[in-house]
Amino acid sequence: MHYSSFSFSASYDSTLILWDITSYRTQILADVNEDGTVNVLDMQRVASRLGEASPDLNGDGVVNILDLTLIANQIGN
Ligand SMILES: [Ca+2]
Ligand SMILES: [Ca+2]
Repeated sequence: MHYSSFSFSASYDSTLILWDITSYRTQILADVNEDGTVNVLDMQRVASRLGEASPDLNGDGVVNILDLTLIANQIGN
């Protein structure tokens, strides 16, 4: 009983830590102009480069609506 309960807690904590790191990295990526915050200026920067190769945030090789969506999801986080 004791072991089973311990292993559940450990697994839960790892998942939580992994999620935090992923979220942190996404925020760094979304801060396109690197001013330390994710806001409409980053969206404008990406919007002005649609169809180009950079800044490609989600790694699909082109700047598109998906990259804008990624930033939009980070605004206010
Ligand atoms: Ca920014
Ligand atoms: Ca992209």
